[in-house]
Amino acid sequence: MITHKKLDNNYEYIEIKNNQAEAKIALQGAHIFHYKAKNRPALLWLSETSFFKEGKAIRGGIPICFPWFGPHKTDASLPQHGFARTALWEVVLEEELDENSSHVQLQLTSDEESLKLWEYKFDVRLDIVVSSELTVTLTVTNTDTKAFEFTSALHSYFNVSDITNVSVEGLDGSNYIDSLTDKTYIQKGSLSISEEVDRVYFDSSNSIKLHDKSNTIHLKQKGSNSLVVWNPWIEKAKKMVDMPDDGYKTMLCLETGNIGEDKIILKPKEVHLLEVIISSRL
Ligand code: TA6
Repeated sequence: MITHKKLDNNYEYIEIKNNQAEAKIALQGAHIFHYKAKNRPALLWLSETSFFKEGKAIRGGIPICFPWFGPHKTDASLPQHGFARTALWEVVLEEELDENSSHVQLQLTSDEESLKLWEYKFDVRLDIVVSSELTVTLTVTNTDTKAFEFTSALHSYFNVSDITNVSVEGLDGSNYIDSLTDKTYIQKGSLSISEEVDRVYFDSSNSIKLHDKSNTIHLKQKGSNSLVVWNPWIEKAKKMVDMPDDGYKTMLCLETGNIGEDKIILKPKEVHLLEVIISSRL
């Protein structure tokens, strides 16, 4: 079942329920902010103090970073992580594939407003398939007459029992930039978290596992050679108005994207696809 809902402040979202899972997707930012497979805990972390209002990205779920990741390269006045996550997307397709699987597609195209922020014409679609797995696909098309480059990410926040319980498998041997020091290192073995982590891994495995006691979250990605691992830890969490002070203890971001040197250049009419398939298993 796919239903359109509104909060008291008219904030619009879609609710999906089928035999295998449920999900909620805000029209602003095409932002998945809830996904829960049957008999499994909610997969995506969502801040209890997140805003749900026009112009402010939800803290948690899967924000869509486009057409740039992080701060704008030359103009600090432009929104961090681009404008897609605070733009109003249009629902262009809703279908029940069967009783176990639902598909929605949301679209964002360039317009007068976006052209003031980014001078290129584009068509972006987000396809979301909700079943025992969550499949998220960002398809970018250059609808301009000139080439453009962009960076992007599916900035996924995951629920964890306790950040000190987790380890991330699939990064071994990858180069990474530590965004806190701008230094480059090579990952040795799995990654555990015991401090603020903000790293961009390059050429990591297409299959990443987030081990959390008896539960493992699996990410299978396509179209990306860069993965961000982020936990704000104590001090940064305290400074975030839309995150509880102890929120860092139960979340970890694993963000599959096209970041930094993994930027994408599209000629007119060319298309790029970025996809992640997420599931959790004991
Ligand atoms: O996840 C990587 C990152 O760029 C971090 O540096 C941190 O800024 C995070 O994104 C959250 O950004 P936001 O704009 O959502 O507060």
